[in-house]
Amino acid sequence: MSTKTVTTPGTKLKPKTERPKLWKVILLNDDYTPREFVVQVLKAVFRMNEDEAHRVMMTAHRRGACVIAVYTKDVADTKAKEATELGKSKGYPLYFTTEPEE
Ligand code: TYC
Repeated sequence: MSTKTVTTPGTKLKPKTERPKLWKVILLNDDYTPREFVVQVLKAVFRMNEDEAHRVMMTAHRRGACVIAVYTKDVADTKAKEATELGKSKGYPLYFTTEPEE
């Protein structure tokens, strides 16, 4: 009796360790949104506590932008949109964007 290794034609051999690319959600500074409102949005949408939210808000305020967290693309896009909409609903130009991790 003989044994043969059967491979399915066209099956790609992918390394099992490959992970889906993660996306950063980035908070951008502006001159109009009240600091306390930015903190509220960070707490509500990104599940931060008061301290974390305040630190992130002040980093964006001082440096122009701050990376908040990384998620899969779907989650990053949804959270960025949701947070931006919260600002919009109050008439603020608060803006969250996403970009792929290296
Ligand atoms: N710069 C705003 C102010 O002085 C506060 C602010 C901080 C707005 C961070 C957006 O991402 C931001 N009222």
